Amino acid sequence: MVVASPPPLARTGEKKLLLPKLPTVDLSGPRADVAQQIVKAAETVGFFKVTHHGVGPATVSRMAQESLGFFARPDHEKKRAGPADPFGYGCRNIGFNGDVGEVEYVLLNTHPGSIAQRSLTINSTDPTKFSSAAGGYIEAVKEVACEILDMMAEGLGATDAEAFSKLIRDVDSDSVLRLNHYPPFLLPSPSSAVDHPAAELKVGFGAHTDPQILTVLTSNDVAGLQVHVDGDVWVSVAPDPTAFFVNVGDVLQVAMTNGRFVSVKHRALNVNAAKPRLSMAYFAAPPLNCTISPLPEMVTPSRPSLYRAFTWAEYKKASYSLRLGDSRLDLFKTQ
Ligand code: GA4
Repeated sequence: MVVASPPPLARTGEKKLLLPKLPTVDLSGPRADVAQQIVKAAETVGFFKVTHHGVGPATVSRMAQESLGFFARPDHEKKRAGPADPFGYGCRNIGFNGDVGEVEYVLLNTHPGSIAQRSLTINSTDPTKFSSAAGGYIEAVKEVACEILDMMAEGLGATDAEAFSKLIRDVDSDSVLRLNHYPPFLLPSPSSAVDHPAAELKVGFGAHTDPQILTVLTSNDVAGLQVHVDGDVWVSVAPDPTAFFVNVGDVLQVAMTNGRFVSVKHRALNVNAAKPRLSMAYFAAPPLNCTISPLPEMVTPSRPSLYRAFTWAEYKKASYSLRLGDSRLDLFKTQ
């Protein structure tokens, strides 16, 4: 689960740390047990791997092939699908406030009409091939996100277990799909790959939390994703193209648990690998006009609401007005 060289020790200055094992949840287990495991993972790390998620490998590989096909095109063709405004093709620039990373990407609004429109520039020779791969993939990962959200709510004993999945299934949901392509960070010689300090330095996508409700991500078999865990440690996630990686977003931290779940900080590094890393991340979001406030069960006299109510539109605007690594939730704290 945890990638380290040599495992399981990581070097941080002079100290040697035992890296924590990131949680894995087998979704085919008994529902009540799975719900408890998900709640535990969401409140300890805010990140977990899911296996036996029910999404067929063909759905994932079709999307991956279409994505790789696009990224393999010449720059002038890719640029026709950009610039990212925030939707469309972007290269190195992330957001609008000067963040950069060693990554090229496509950000897609998940509405079928928007996907169809974007497909015209992403795969101009066969746009329906792209739109059908993306449509199938989005429907599949949306189901995974909704299933997990329902189990989180059940595990917490919420009265309306579908309160969150309803927002994701809403026709006006603001969910987005991101396709990321990270070039490898090639070291000068194979021998320099061993414990090369610079191998830690190329940042594909800098440290941040996801503003949305929940993120469901998969990647090819190239490493690079790291999550920030308690004790100020970055833990590398072993790639597993058959699994999904799920993380709690800012809105879920606020709205489902009034701060109990952790919107996990994570980043992507460019690693010394034989090929680029491809990741595909679905960010499950509510409709823009949805008001975000904690489930009533999560607010008690001894634990009053930590954040003031806000709309997703307001939160999104705040996110885009700040830098990637800035703490946006602080703006909405009650004290
Ligand atoms: C992080 C999560 C998603 O990738 C994303 C990103 C968005 C962007 O790249 O356009 C943001 C970033 C993300 C958080 C803060 C703002 C917005 C770049 C940025 C500096 C699509 C999202 O929704 O928020």
